[in-house]
Amino acid sequence: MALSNTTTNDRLPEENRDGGIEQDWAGNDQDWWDWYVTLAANENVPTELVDGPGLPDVAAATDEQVECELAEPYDLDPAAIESFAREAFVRLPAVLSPAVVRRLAERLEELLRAEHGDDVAGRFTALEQMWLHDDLMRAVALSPRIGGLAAALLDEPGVRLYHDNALSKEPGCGRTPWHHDAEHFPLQTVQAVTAWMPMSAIPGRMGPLSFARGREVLGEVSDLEFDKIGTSYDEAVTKRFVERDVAVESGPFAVGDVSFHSALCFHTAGPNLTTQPRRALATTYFADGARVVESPTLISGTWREFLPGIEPGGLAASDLNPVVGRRG
Ligand SMILES: O=C(O)CCC(=O)C(=O)O
Ligand SMILES: [Fe+2]
Repeated sequence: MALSNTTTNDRLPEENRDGGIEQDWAGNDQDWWDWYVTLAANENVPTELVDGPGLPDVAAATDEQVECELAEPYDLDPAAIESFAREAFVRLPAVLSPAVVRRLAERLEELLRAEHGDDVAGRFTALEQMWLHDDLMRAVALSPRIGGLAAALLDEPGVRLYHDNALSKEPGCGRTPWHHDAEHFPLQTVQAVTAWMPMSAIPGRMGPLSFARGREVLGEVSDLEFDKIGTSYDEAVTKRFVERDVAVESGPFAVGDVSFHSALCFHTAGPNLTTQPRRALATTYFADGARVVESPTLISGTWREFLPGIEPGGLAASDLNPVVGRRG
């Protein structure tokens, strides 16, 4: 079996086929992901699927327990703040209890099934803005615990919500292309961070999020040209990182681990070579006071959904961007 996103790209909406990246994305958010994963190279990837780890083997928390846990501050080690500042990402243990992960995973399964049905093999299925219509997902997106961590790691007095996200890499879906999120977020700041919250343990064969170490890595690849129809950019980044000895952290996630990666962090994820969907909730926060860039691009996707009524250049503070986290 070939991995699903190894075919040449025909996923770019008709309206976006001409010109460079300086244009609005013409499709919806799922179209964006279906396109985006075709930009990843998948040569020499094994294709045999093995069993996944399953959901945490505990009783699910009640909804009240989920809300309580997500409202409690996390005891952040100052060394983790330093590590984030230096490396542009950090992985924190026990941010979520196994029982809470289990409850969220069960709810996410229902939401994904309602949206995408069962016929999803090999795809990267996404959901966003779940917090607008689901109480549990609202508890995650507006979580003082997660938002507080975002503010503390960015060292910002307050952070606003950009959007929530569910990222389900279905069995047999290939790699996520190398990128950094500053090019995804149409914001005039690099003070933005994404909390990536796995909904199970994520062993190596399941495609854990993987990070190039260091804030300065961006400079090593800034001359490489983005490729909107093929895998040449992803391949060039991989090659450059090897040539320049850039260290990549691609270890597994334990249940309850949550990573935070800065908009400056270069990251990728391996293919999902298990029979279980690789699922994570990912919520992005940015520094209060940031403005929208003058010219959002194709890579900014459906940004108008996340900043309704805000025009290029405007203050990024719509009704859908509440201040969620404050530095303790
Ligand atoms: O889940 C993935 O494979 C990619 C996620 C990602 O790039 C992000 O959350 O910034
Ligand atoms: Fe990303």
